Amino acid sequence: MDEPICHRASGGHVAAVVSLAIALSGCGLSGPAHGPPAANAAAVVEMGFESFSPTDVTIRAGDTVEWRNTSLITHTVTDDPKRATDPSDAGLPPGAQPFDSGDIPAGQVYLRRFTVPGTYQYFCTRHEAEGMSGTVVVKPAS
Ligand SMILES: [Cu+2]
Repeated sequence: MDEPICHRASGGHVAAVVSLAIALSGCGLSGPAHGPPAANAAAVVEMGFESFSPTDVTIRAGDTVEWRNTSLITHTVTDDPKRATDPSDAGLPPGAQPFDSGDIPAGQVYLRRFTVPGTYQYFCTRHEAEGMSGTVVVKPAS
């Protein structure tokens, strides 16, 4: 499957190699991941080369987390044991439904609201083997 295309015009008079370099460097620097976070985001997690940062966030039930793909490659935010090579990479509190963002291309964001308290261990389906995982701890609503 092809990586999503990032459209960015480059100067026509620039040498092809330079122009390609400019296009690539500019590619990941556009899109909502590079703008301000959503007003309702209680926590923000950046997706790097093969990591979530911060790895662990703590919110309250009803809060929304925003994942921001500021890297140049596609990631996912997935918490579903059926999608994991190692099911222990996915953890859900009792009563919570598995979820999967699907592909999040460079520069894009993913928002998810958590209503069931507990600990969510999630991972990236593309980089599970590289240890790309994180945790959302949802405290009861105050
Ligand atoms: Cu990834």
